[in-house]
Amino acid sequence: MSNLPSEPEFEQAYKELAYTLENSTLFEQHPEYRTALKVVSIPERVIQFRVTWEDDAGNLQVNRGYRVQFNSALGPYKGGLRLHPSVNLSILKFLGFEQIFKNALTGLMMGGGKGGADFDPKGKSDAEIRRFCVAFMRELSRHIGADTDVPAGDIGVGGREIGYMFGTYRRDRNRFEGVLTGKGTHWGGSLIRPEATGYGLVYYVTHMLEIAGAGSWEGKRVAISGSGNVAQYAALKCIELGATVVSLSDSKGALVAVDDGFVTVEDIEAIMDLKLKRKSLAEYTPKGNLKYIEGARPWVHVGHVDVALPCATQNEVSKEEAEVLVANGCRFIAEGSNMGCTLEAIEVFENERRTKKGDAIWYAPGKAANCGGVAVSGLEMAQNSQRLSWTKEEVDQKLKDIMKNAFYNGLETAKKYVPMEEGELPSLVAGSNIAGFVKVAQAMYEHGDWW
Ligand code: NDP
Ligand code: 8G0
Repeated sequence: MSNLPSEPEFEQAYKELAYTLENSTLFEQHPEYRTALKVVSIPERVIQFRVTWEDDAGNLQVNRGYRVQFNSALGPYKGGLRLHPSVNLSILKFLGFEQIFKNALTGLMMGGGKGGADFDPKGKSDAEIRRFCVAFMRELSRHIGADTDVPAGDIGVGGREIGYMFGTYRRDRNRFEGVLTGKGTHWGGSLIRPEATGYGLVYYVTHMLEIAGAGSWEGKRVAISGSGNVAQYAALKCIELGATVVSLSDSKGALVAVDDGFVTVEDIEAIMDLKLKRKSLAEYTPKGNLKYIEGARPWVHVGHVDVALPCATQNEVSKEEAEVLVANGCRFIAEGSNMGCTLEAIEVFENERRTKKGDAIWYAPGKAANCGGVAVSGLEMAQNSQRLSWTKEEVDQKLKDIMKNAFYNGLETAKKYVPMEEGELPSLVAGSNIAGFVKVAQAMYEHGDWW
């Protein structure tokens, strides 16, 4: 029995990685990497702190703040800040752990980290959000820096919050530096960073479709969950490429197409506006033929789809939902969210891949499919170091190249290390995990982190 506290989300992320490494030939070829796995699973450092702030009524409010500095073998710690009432150490450790290997897959020089607080931005005034961000950064600013640890936004943290946090760092430390990414474009932010995760996800799936001989996006039916940053830009790019988006959702319910309906660009623009005001999808009157289902996730309500893109939060596709997606003919599942699928859902997809051959399922884990967000954060850091800004076209092209490399790196690594039967498709989850792990483990070895 372990004497450690139970950390269900972290244990799940660890199990997924360890299972794919164990079921490959990696440890036969490199038994010493078992030591690397033991070492890499413990964060280099965890910072926990108190955040006190004043609400509009003049009352003191207090929250728990965190930064998990998980691994710096490939560069400064890098990863988002999540503001959500569910935030705890287990969730931030799972996110920080996945971030290590994801960042390695981008090919850029970034370590892995994650942070946040159990603060709920919903129902707060703009002034309360500002006071919270200032109080949070007052403490976090001691532990970060452009060459040490570079946070960004995640759930509940967008451009406005990054602005308040950047301003606090600038004033308190008397330094204007690239200490955060996702900044405003007129004060050091990169073009395409807001779009990067959603666009990158769609670029990644383009390669899945291509290698499977399934053609282009034209005419594909796509189910998307979430209606925040990742979901919004994934949906817009799908529509731009000729696909039909048949759902969006939030924490309270789902919007699903009915009677040949679909999500339009106007729907998405109106939802962007609504979400900026921290409102719920329930308050939206759809323009197209969409119905709102309270308390639901989209997967079992969308009928046949070709592609499913979970883009809200962890564990948002269950085993039963995975089975319905497969039964309804969905062949491509790619996570925009981190750990969007439960272990049991992944098992459903991976079993289909193993047994069905030819027309089998392709499942892409978040650490590969959503690496476009952190990749463009890496490009923002590069631009800040040079004190230059690249054009939209330059950044978008680099994002496309990075997503292509992430896809083929996972595919080729699977072929190299995972034994396959005749006709079986390579496992993107195993290949991506092994590729990310080997790169980090090797750097750690060369630095003397393990021996
Ligand atoms: P946002 O805060 O912009 O949007 C989050 C969306 O998910 C909202 O629709 C929200 O609903 C919904 N959601 C949040 N928590 C829950 C929950 N517990 N149950 C159901 N729905 C929930 O965040 P992002 O779009 O940035 O992030 C979405 C996912 O993508 C996360 O897993 C994040 O870690 C991941 N990701 C984000 C990247 C980025 O660059 N932003 C990069 C890579 C991954 P509501 O509005 O009701 O709260
Ligand atoms: O840019 C980032 O560092 C960032 C922000 C939010 C989420 C992620 C992620 O990769 O999950 C990265």
